[in-house]
Amino acid sequence: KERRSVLGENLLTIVTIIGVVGGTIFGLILKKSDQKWTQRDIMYIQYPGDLFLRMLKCLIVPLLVSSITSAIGALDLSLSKRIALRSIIYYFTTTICAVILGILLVTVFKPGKGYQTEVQNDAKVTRDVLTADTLLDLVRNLFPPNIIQATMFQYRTQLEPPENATARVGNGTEIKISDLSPDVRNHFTISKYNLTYFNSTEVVPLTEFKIKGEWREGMNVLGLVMFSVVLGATIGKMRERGKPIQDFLVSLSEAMMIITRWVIWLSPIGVFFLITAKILEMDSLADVIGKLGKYFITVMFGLFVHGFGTIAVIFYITVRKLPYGFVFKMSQVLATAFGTGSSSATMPITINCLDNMGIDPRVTRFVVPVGATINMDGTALYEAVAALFIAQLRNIQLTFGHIVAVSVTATAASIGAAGIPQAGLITMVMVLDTVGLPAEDVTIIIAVDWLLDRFRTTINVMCDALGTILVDHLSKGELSATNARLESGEPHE
Ligand code: DAS
Repeated sequence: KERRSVLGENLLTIVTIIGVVGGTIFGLILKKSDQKWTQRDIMYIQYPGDLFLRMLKCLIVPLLVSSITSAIGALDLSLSKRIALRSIIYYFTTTICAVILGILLVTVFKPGKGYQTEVQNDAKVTRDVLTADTLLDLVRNLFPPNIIQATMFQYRTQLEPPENATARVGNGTEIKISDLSPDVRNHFTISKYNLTYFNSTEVVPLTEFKIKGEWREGMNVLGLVMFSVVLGATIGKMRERGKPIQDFLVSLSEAMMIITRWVIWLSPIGVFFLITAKILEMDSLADVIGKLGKYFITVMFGLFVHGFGTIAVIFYITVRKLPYGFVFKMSQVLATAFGTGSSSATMPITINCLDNMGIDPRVTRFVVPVGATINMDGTALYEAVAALFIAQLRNIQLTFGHIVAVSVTATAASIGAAGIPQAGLITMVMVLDTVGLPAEDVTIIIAVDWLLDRFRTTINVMCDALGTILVDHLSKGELSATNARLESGEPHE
């Protein structure tokens, strides 16, 4: 039975990889055809992928809260503190390395140099909130006003079309955004400078964005993590009196993982359609590759070096204990991260994959959910590269102080970025501010952001998994001592 399930999982991994490749090829074939694809067509094509994404998303809250809480509650408080400390040290070390790597690459490659004139950026951004609010958002989100609300809303600064923006729909009529009902408005996608309305056959060059800070739909995962850590520590201290909650959460976490193992079988189909739709939605990269080409390559090269560098270091530290075929075993997770562009949505699959690798569940159920929320190495590297790239485009000479400021804010921005598609683009505003760049400039890199988002999300997720393996390796002795104590019926320390 055991062998059959391993065979099944490997087969599924291969089929998912085929899903990614197939989706890309199918998308490119559809794009080549002379058919004009409207947003509505793309929505229908994306529909199966959306269902898959929604199934994963609905698992996030029960899985995250029960996993973190029961993982901490299951361990002696001192051991869970040491595991948390090892995790936090890993998160910060790898994030800072990613930022420094990004700064080195953009300084060496100079992707922004050589553009003869000042960058003409006709975008105008009206700012309802100071960028400092973005930093304050970070802290505000740690303490949700109530835990139920945290599953639905988070305070977020958001780029969005201003009220007076208009869009020209199919028959040429102009509509004002403000005249539209909220749910229809949600169908606007801001890509590049354009605002494409669902069934519009034309897009209106929208060069005005608004940065608004408000409670917006979107799970406040940071707040849920904070609540779960505090609850887990409390249950641990309650000892016997906390046992009923602990047992309930352990079985809830187990139930969520069983559902994950069902949903995971849909990932080839889900990923196939998500990527097909994204390829169709993408403007031909050709028209942006010029100005953004070197920037794109700089970020991609940085992600690649950071990703494989982290694998090499963990491989060495764990004395070559990385499970055999780590990247292959991880490819199911990496394919989902690439397909969904969301670390949070991929989290159930990351946990399942590490379970299959024999990593201690108590470590996995702490390090992965927390890491998926605050450890985003790919995003941190991308934020540093993008900010310095734009400074180069504008021929702004940066001082060493600027570079240090970018390192700090790129790290904070990656912690503050939610594990949802293109979250890093929004927190980028904070980094631009530190080098005195206007928020408008975030629109310069929007054109390729959705594609870079998928790659940086893939690196974010892979580094979370590597961190789990490292912390598991470093905590092996204490974990087996805890097991021995539990087996002998000794109470918690
Ligand atoms: N898409 C985000 C994630 O889920 C990363 C980002 O937007 O930078 O990790």
